[in-house]
Amino acid sequence: MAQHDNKTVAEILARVADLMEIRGDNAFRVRAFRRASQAIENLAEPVSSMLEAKTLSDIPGIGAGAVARASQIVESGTCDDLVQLEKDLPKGLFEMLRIGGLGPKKVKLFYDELGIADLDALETAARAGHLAALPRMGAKSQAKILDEIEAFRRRSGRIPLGVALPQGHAIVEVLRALPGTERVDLAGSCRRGRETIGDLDVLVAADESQEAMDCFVNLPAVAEVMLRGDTKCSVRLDSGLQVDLRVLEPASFGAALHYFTGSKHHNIAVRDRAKRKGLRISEYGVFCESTNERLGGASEEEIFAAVGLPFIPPELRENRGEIEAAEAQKLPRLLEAGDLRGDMHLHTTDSDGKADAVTMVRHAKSLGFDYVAITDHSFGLPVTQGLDAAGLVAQRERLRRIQEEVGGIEVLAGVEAEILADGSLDLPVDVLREQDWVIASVHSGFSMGSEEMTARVIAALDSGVVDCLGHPTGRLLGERDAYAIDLEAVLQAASRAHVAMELNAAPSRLDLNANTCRRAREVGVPVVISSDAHALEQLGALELGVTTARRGWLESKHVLNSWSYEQIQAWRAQRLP
Ligand code: DGT
Ligand code: CA
Ligand code: CA
Ligand code: ZN
Repeated sequence: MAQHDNKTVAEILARVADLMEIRGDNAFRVRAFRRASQAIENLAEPVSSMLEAKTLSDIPGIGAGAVARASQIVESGTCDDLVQLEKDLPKGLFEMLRIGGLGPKKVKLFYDELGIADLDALETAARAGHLAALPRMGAKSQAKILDEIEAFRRRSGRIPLGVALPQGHAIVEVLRALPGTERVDLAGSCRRGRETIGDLDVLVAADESQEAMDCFVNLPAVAEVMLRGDTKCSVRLDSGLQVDLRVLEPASFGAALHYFTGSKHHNIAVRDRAKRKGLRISEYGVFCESTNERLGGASEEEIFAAVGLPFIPPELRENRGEIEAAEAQKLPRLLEAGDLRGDMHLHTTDSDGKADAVTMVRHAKSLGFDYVAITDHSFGLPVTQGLDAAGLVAQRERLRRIQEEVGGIEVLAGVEAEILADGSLDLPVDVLREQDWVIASVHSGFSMGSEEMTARVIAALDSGVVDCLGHPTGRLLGERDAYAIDLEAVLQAASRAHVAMELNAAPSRLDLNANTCRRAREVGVPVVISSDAHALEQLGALELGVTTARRGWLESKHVLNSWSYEQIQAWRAQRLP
């Protein structure tokens, strides 16, 4: 950890030097910061112990000024010079410095000559050929900059919740096992269950911060310590994910958990509310504005109680009506994982699944499900070697036998049928009508325009045999955007045609998203949370779907697979005479 400490201080001093150079500061001053950075990077001893022993200024290249900065950085993770530079220079320049091959000289050149102050402007200028004309530049360096911007964007993009969450849980688990930690929790967008995560935020309650911080920066998954102060540090994991850790006194843990869970807009609304009551809320607690008396902060409940509200679940904290609902005692009783009674979308070896039907059904039973729908692909999706009409009928017979054999679980003979380009389905309607559960999905022709796609999907819903629209937007997080479709029109059609909407809980999909779930609730269309399992271990993996549904304000009554088998049959019977 000591080495990380030195590296952090050295990096911040080098950053200060770079930014001073861009600002046009005296070259000697810039050089002094660079020299100090170098000297600290090469230290054999931890900079913090040398500060304590007052031996740091003995090192060549480190003067009194550098000692003062180093001590600030060790204490707070930053220094006055950096804070001032952050005020003086456009924020975008900092990001430009993170582009491979771009040092302060080039950034200054682009900024001074062309007024380029952020990545977007840099990219535009490069594409327009404006960089190549500058001194010491050329077409080759210009092309390289475009490549590097692209690479940077790939690296620094938001990470799907399902990728970030396990990494967060692993860190929390290690920190919880330390003797000195009283509480360890994830905060930030991860705790709110956002579908993608910018960085992870981990909070630790402990009387003393060193133990947790040392453990954290030395985790095997840590690739780089980006910043280390007394109670806060930031690292980048090998996976590319950035993690912020903060250590707090147990007495302010609730206040900090509330503050760092966010969202920012929720925090602002809660703080405004506190102000109107003569209170002040910070990450340290709730205080009386006039007397400064501390009124609480050990738990989040205390924060909410101080402003006269019941506890608001993290998933709702987006300032999208949750404060008003809490005030009126009208918060939803959000769906919980234990409410789900079955999984309604999974594949077997009859199409592109890895396990056979009987294995999947047995596993579903062992998970405690009351029912399970086997929904293999149909033959219209050739890559999956799906079922044709005869194959589907044969599978239905087999599933009836499996249900008897396994017992204690209802097995629905389902299918995931293709919605063809014209909106028809790839299996005859009279065959589909005999199935117990029909999902219809779009797996082809993603590039059609919104009007055509919307009409295509609505035609499928109007077939009368579809129970559920599968992954309604086709998006793949971080990989493929949603196809163009008017979801509002689709929801209205689903309501009319008595069709449910899937919330596909596969980590790469989360489709429907939370906003559309909330809209489905308003329109009265039931949501089905499904795993889309293609392998045994994916069956019943519905947690991310539950989180997304909670962010969409869904209660168990809005989620079809929290209903009993009989309720589902009754719902279908309203459409299928
Ligand atoms: P992310 O990381 O982009 O996925 O989103 P968050 O929400 O995790 O944002 P992050 O990591 O920048 O900050 C964590 C929380 O800290 C954020 O949700 C609310 C709180 N916070 C951060 N900056 C501010 C601020 O300027 N004002 C207020 N009121 N809260 C803030
Ligand atoms: Ca975050
Ligand atoms: Ca953060
Ligand atoms: Zn599927």
